[in-house]
Amino acid sequence: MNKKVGLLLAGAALILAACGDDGMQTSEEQNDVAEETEVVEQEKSNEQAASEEAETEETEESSETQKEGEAPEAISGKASELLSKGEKTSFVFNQIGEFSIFCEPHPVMKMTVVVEEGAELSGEVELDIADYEFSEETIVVAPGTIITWTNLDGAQHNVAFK
Ligand SMILES: [Cu+2]
Repeated sequence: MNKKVGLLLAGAALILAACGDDGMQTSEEQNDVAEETEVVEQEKSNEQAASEEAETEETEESSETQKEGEAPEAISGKASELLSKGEKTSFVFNQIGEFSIFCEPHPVMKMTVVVEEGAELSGEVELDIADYEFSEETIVVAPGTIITWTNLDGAQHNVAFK
């Protein structure tokens, strides 16, 4: 039982006991007790609603901050910096659909990222760029997947979205 309600009921019992002798326990007093109990219940549910709301807001904020910190979103027209040997670039794929990717200095280098609800690949995926090729021709990932490309060539490459 809720502690506050329990205390109120105990208090009510004491009042009843005190009034017991003269038998003047009125229905009015009983109503008062009932009303107080209701108010406590209501306050409790208000508190719960408020704390639930606060939790929801917190979750939304932290997930936004995370996305921003981790990787820019893959969007048509966007391109990474040129990557020297060993350098990496990451993009998060939030939109459902197909992304045509190419390397700006070498437009023959191409690959496709398909973003599909329920795809097997999700979370963080690592790809390489080596011998003037992306390590995958086509890759299917779930929304929210972050793909990181690492350039293993001496030549500079990048990741650009058509
Ligand atoms: Cu290239």
